[in-house]
Amino acid sequence: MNANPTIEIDAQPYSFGLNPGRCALLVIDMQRDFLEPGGFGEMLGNDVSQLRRTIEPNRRLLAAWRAQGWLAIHTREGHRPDLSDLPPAKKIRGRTQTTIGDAGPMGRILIRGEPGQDIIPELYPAANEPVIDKPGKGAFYATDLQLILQQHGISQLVVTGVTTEVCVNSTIREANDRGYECLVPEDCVGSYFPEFHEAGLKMIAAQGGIFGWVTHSNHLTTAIKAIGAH
Ligand code: C5J
Repeated sequence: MNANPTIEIDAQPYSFGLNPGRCALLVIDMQRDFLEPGGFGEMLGNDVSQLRRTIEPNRRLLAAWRAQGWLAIHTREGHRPDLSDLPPAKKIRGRTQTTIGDAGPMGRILIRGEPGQDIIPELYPAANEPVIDKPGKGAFYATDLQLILQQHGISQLVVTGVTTEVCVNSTIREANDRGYECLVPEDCVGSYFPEFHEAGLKMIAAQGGIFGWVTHSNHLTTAIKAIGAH
């Protein structure tokens, strides 16, 4: 008998067979500067409520995940204080007056260790959960994420966080090319731009799941709870 039977999750384009011993939850960039009123994202004129609607479903999913003792990993986009890992092309992109490394409403913008770069309190990582500080949009680029996944024997990822079309999509594409199966709960990812959110999800599940699967967190949490707490 298989001690770790696959859990079938209702998803698009077809059901996802979640393997409990080999699946990690990867929460992308749920950072104060992106999500909180008064942060850098809002300062640029973005509607943070588009991202904040993902907090509660993420909180429920993370709680169910932790109750099983499964691996959860968090990422933060950010750079070294001396900006030595910030390509000039990224620094000047957008031609905004205030850019990465400058003083922002919650400390220096996207600099590691600054309050705005940290994860929102509602989803704060537990002491045993790895936090990946990433200089790029994809979570695999210039980080030790793949090494950590390999050490835990992970071959599947449930990917949540922000933003759908930028860091979530970049990470899923990187993961897919590395052989990971990715499942995205649509209510746990968000974008400042609803049309990009919709397109970002469609691109993942299109063509028979070219980058992965899309589900709703209710399907996941219900299935997880059905196997009981450990
Ligand atoms: C993320 C961004 N996290 N949009 N960053 O998506 O710059």
